[in-house]
Parts: sequence; C-alpha cells; structure tokens
Amino acid sequence: MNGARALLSTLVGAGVEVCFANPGTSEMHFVAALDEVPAMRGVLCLFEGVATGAADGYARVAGRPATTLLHLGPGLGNGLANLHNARRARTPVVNVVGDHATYHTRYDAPLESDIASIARSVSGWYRSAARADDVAGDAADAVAAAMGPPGCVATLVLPADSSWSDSATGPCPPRPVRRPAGVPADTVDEVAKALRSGERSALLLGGSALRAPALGAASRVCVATGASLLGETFPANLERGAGIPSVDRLGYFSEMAQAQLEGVRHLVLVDAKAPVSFFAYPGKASDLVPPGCTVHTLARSGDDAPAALEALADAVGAPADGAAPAPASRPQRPSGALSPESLAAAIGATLPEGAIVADEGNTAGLFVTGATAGAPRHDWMTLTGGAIGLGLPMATGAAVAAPERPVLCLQADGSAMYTLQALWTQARQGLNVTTVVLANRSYAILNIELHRVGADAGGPQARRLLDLSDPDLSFCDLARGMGVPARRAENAEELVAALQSGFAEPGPSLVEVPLA
Ligand SMILES: Cc1ncc(C[n+]2csc(CCOP(=O)(O)OP(=O)(O)O)c2C)c(N)n1
Ligand SMILES: [Mg+2]
Repeated sequence: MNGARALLSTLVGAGVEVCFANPGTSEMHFVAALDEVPAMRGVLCLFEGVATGAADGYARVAGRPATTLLHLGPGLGNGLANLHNARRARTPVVNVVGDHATYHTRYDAPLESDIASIARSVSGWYRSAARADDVAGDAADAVAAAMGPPGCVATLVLPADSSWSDSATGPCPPRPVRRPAGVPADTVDEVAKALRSGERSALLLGGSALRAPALGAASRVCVATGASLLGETFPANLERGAGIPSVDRLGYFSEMAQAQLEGVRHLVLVDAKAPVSFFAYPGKASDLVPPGCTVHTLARSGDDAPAALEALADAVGAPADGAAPAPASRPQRPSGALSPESLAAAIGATLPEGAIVADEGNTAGLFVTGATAGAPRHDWMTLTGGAIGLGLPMATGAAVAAPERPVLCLQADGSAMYTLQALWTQARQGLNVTTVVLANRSYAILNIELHRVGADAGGPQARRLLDLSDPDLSFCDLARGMGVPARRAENAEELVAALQSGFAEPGPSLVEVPLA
C-alpha cells in the first residue's frame, strides 16, 4: 500500500472521518486514495481558512478531530488565522500538509518554503513523515497528540514521495486515549476552604468546564457558598439555555470585566486563565485580577474539571440537587424596525431545541446572548482567538459534525467577507446552516476602539478605512452566486419568518439584516 492509503486508513481507524481539503499537486496521491478509503469523507473548501475553521467547528461539536488537507507552506499559511482560533479553543485538529518529495527540496522549486516555521505558531505537535513506512505510525501519533487532553493542532507534513511510495505499511492501530488528569484532594480542600472564608469569591470557568454536567456542579458550589459563577469571555463551546445553570461571561471591554470582578478576594480558575485585558489601552490595566485577590487554580487545562467541580461541590456541603438551572423564557416575537435589540428578540423567539450557534456577531450581536438565555438548550461557540473570519467556516464544520441539528451562524458583515466561500461548501454538502448577516456596513468595533486607544479620531481617511459602504455589499447576491438561497429582511417580522423557514427547511439559507 502507498503512504497516502496507510495515512487515510489509520486516520479512519482512529475515528477521524472527515477531511476539509484544499489540495494541490503534492497532495494528488492523498486525493486519489480517498476512493480507496471511502469511510473518509472529503469536503472541498475553496480557501484554506474555510478548511481550518471548519475543522475547528467540527471538533468542537464532535469531540474528535477532523483532518485538513493543505498545500505546502502557502496553503498552511492561508489557513493560519483559524488554526490560531483552534489553538486558543484547544480544539483537536489534525493538519495534513502536503510537501514536495524529499529529494526535490534541494532544488528550491517555487513552492518550497519553511513549513515548520509557519506551522510552529499554531501547532502543539509537528512532524514530517519523511519515510513511507513510518506514515501510518506518524498518523496515529498525530491523532493522539491532537486529542490531548488538552486538545491541540497536530501538524503532519506529508512529502509527496512518502505519499506515493508503495513501501508503506498500515494501517496503524489507534494509540490509547489519554484520560484527563485527576485533581488532587488537597487542591479541592484548599479551594473549599477559601470559598468558605466568607470573603467575596468567584469561580471562573472555561474550556471543558462549560458543558452541562460541570455547570451543574459549579452552580451547586455557587449556590452553597455565595460565590459568583463567571465564564471566560470567548468560550469554545458553552452549553446553555433553559434547565442549565447560566454563567455570566466576562465582558470584552476591561471596564466591564473589572466591574464583574470588583471586590472579589478569591478567584477560582477552572480550566480558565486568569483574566487579562484583550488589548492594552494607554493608562489602563492589562491584568484584570483585582488588587488583594488571591487566584486559586482548581483545574488546569487537561485536568478533569467536571470531576473537580463535583468534588468541590461535595466538599463545600452543597446538596446534590442544589444547582440553579436557568428558567425557560423567550422574548416576544418582535415587530417593526430592525435593530440589535429586535434582532436579538427574533433569535430568542425562534431558536430551536438543540441548536448550535456559531457566534461571530460582534457588536451588533451583543444582545443575542441575553435574549437566548432561557431558550431551549443549545450550544454556543465563539471566536476564541480574536482572529476574525471564523463564523461561516465554524458553522460549516459544526453542521458536518451534527447533520441532524440546526446550526445558526450569527455573522457580522466585515468578518463574513474573510471566508465567505464557506457558503459554497454549505450548498454543495446540503448543510443545515441558517446564516444571519449583521450588515451594519462597518467595522463598528474598530470605530469604538479608535477612541478607546486614544487615537486622534475622525478624519475622513481614517473613517473610510473602517467603513464598508461605497459600494454596499449585497450578501443576498453573493450567497445566491454560491448556491445558497437568500433574502433580505426589511423589518423584524420578515426576520422572524426567515429564521423560522431557515430552521425548518433542509440545506443552507442566508438572511441579510440591514442595521443602521
Ligand atoms: C484576522 C484578523 N484581521 C483583522 C482583525 C481586526 N479586526 C477586529 S474586528 C474587525 C472588524 C469587524 O467588523 P465586523 O465583522 O463587521 O463586526 P462589527 O465590528 O461591525 O460588529 C477587524 C478588521 C482581526 N481581529 N482579525
Ligand atoms: Mg460590521
């Protein structure tokens, strides 16, 4: 068997069954082998940033990695921003990057580049499969590394001659799955003592602590001790809605986060980092831990955070049924003018049970989290690394992972334009994604940041660099041009109708929401 087939059959054996691909000449044997290993589903993406963002969205939902197929250094580089977001989300991703044949490298052909340097900034594991007979073992190692815990981006470079050589053996059986590390009883006791001190305390949850069982245990702790229940600003996949205890996510602006943390004397980190300001601002703090506050780490990333929270709940004497789930409640269906508020109400009124929300709504999406707090239970995925252009690809990957669930993509207009090609993949694959484009025709957040950083604001040149009109983008035309049915909502009633039909009908759809 050749290296490509050994690689694919090893990946499939380890549970990696989807490949988000944008191939080139050096990947032709991998492409050809897809028909010999039909359990691997190849999904063509028309830009590498779509492939990498889709792989991230897929694994956030499936809990196991997809693979990408990328073309040498430039293809990997094109996918880098969304690999950065995946790294921040601790998503398991297996990156397969095709390379020139090993003997061809020394000729310095045009596509030759330093793949290792490009990969390093995002990859927790990196290897070049320089020998065909090692490819299967390399692939098994890559999957195990990607799975962690914690998850990471594992980049396997596949030279063309390793791929086509018939000297490969395989498949290689999957490596044993590593379990999350248990948290020592001493750590639990120390945190329990701090929470019982009577001083103001807060739990800050992130990563694996944001799924329902962990949230239930954390809520028991908070109800029993009076501690606040906080969540990281940009979670990878937060479970929420009616019946699940809700967390108060730390605000993006440091003043908001500081207000939430004011007076806290004990901050307990549970698979979360100590809070810092997203950017530096002249004269403002970077470190958001309040003065006089002690930071306790209950669980680090890769630890068994849900079990640690259960143990903590027992240690503080919380009753087993002592959690405070969010009550069911939905806003009224809005009518009249479109605004961030009526948009939020429309989503809150229609979001179906089991929905997956890919949130890159940015400023205009601000009120949607509040309006959906009591909606039927759903998953909420965000822009973990701040590198925009994730929403549409992440929604695409999520819909591949869970074809039976409705996916809502809340997509701000400026960020949409980075990876709009994801719509074509949604159409080709018939994916159940309802995209709502928040068309404020602006890089609105940057207009805010311009003032916040103290830059002298307001000249016409500066304004034009943050403005998306002239010409106006027609997201309906763009979507239809890629095979996705689209309409423009002129008022809140039309938006509600578009959402209802988008959720009910199979396949993708898009609704453009003009916002002043
Ligand atoms: C990869 C990347 N490039 C550029 C930026 C800088 N940036 C942050 S927000 C933003 C504009 C966002 O505009 P939009 O998506 O329309 O959201 P809005 O601010 O209008 O709500 C830009 C360009 C970034 N965060 N990531
Ligand atoms: Mg915008």
